[in-house]
Amino acid sequence: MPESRTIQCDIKRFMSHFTDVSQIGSTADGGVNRPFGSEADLQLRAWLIQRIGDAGLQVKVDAIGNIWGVMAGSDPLPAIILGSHHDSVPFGGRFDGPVGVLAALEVVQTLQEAGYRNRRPLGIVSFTAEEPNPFDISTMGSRTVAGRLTAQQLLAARDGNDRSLELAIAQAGGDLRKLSGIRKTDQDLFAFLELHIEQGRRLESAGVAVGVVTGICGIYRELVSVTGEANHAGTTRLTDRRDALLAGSELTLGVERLLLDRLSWRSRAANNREENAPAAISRDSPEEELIATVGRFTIAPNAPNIIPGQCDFTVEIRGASSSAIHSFAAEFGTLAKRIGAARGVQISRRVILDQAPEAMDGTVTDTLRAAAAAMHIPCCDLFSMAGHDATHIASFTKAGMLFVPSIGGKSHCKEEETRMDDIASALAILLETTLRLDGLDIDA
Ligand code: HGY
Ligand code: MN
Ligand code: MN
Repeated sequence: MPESRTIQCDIKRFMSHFTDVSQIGSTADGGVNRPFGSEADLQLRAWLIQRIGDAGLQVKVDAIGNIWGVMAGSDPLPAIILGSHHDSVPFGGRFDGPVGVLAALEVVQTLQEAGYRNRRPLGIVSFTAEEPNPFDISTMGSRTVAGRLTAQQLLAARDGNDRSLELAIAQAGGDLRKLSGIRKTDQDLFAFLELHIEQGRRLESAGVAVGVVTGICGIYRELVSVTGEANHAGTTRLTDRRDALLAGSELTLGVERLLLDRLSWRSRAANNREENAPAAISRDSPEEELIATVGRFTIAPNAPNIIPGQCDFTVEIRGASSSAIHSFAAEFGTLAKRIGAARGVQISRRVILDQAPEAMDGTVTDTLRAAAAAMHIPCCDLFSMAGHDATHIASFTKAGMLFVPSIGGKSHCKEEETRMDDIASALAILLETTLRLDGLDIDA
């Protein structure tokens, strides 16, 4: 591994940590099931607290359950923090989240052991509940730190079994009654660095080991609730039915239709080189894509001889601009009204997330690129269509992300995989970037 400095991360130690962590919440098929609040989440928290302490860092669990480990600096300056999250989607993969947390640990521990005299406090964080969870609040830890979630919202949150978030956070070591003072500013954090798997296949296709993230997509989520009428599956005539499942299914296919219509318009615009096509919509700008997904879908009563009376599902929309996301949501709303009227069902919609896209900081991205160049590690820029904790940290201080390739572009599934060589390259860049940022003589 090329390295411009004498201090080097230990990829073998990283791998050993990664093997340990992958076993916590592991599934028989090679994935992990470690959603926020699960037994595995709690076990991994204990593992991290132990390991961070062993590395000689000062450990702190804040009121929302974020786990911090910091080594003091020589100067009274805002800190440099590296990290990510340790929870997983239900039945997800081993790499999404822990790679960034363990890389942070490796970089900071390496500097600590080398006797590096950091000017700024250097530390790591593992954020609480980055992924969607039964409380329907994702990126919970980073959003709270950024002041984007209120105590009132958090205290009101309950899961489908009426369990309070307050209890789940207490089990994770936090305390929702002590949120005052949790909010951080650029006076606390000078810079935040997050290493993450790409979760797509652009880096693999480009044949480069790392990607410097230029920005993170906006994410919008709503809960759609369709209320029809449960009735006998044999005796109710077709014309008398108010089938919530059929309305929900038509809406789900409608989401795909709206996307396909956009796609064909875009291809036509690109093929015809239409001069009037908006500049933002171009085949060469994948970051300008907009995507939508129905990812959770339930019906009730869910019995073979009852017409479904209730159907609830989520619609998630992602894109590089809030206006494109909102215009797609409006198109979906029009469709919902039409289908509701045609099928005689009630459709209600509730927005549960409306997160704007966020650009990464220029100083941090320039430093990441310069560090990669200094070590002759091929890298390229890319925009993230996955959401990350760095989005929220970027709202109040300098944030940057580094991506490593996902083999076959697989993520949020057990097949998630990244080559350790690529992670070793990323560790070297992160370490070099941390040193360069620590040496910068600029204020937050
Ligand atoms: O949903 C996301 O994009 C992220 O992986 N949490
Ligand atoms: Mn994820
Ligand atoms: Mn993640």
